Amino acid sequence: MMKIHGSSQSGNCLKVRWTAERLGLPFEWIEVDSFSGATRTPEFLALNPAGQVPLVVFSDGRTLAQSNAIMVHLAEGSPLIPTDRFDRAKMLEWLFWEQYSHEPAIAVRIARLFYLKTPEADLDPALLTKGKAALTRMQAQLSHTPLLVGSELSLADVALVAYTRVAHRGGHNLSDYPAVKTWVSRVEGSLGLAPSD
Ligand SMILES: N[C@@H](CCC(=O)N[C@@H](CS)C(=O)NCC(=O)O)C(=O)O
Repeated sequence: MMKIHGSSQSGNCLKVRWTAERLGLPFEWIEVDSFSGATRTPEFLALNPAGQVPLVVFSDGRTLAQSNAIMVHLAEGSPLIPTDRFDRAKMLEWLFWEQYSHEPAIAVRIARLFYLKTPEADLDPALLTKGKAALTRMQAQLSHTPLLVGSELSLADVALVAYTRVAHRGGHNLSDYPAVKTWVSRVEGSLGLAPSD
């Protein structure tokens, strides 16, 4: 059976888990505390030299890292990936954007403020500015469309909802982005997720 090494505190890991659950794929979840150095042990580095979760080990022993690459692999041929060639590329556009312009700002503030209890004054102010820009971009899209790509839930929605739904933990107020807030509820409903605290 596929093993997903992940942290339940990490959106990058949860999005892989939600994809597997949505598709009904059997898996074993192996909890890894990514804040304690558990991803930097020789044993873990032998599985993923990048020293990060999520990391999937398939039953034949092959390994795959990078949340969005794992999601694309798991969802190949499923309704989570649009069949239309342009829509598929649009989904990938959101996935690449998520990793470069959304996660590095929003997830990093969540990790520092909520989990590591770093004082706001010790954080780079650019993180907040960049996070607001990311949410503003999503608000612009979701003011016009119910989902990020096309009319069906896609990996773009699953990937982006992971940290957006808990952006308040990083000091963002989703009430400032009403279309994003509505979309979060819609995607949580589709994935069967209880609203986050
Ligand atoms: N781009 C990677 C990011 C993975 C990542 O940042 N993982 C964090 C947890 S969210 C981690 O394992 N950190 C532990 C470390 O770097 O030592 C992905 O999407 O999978």
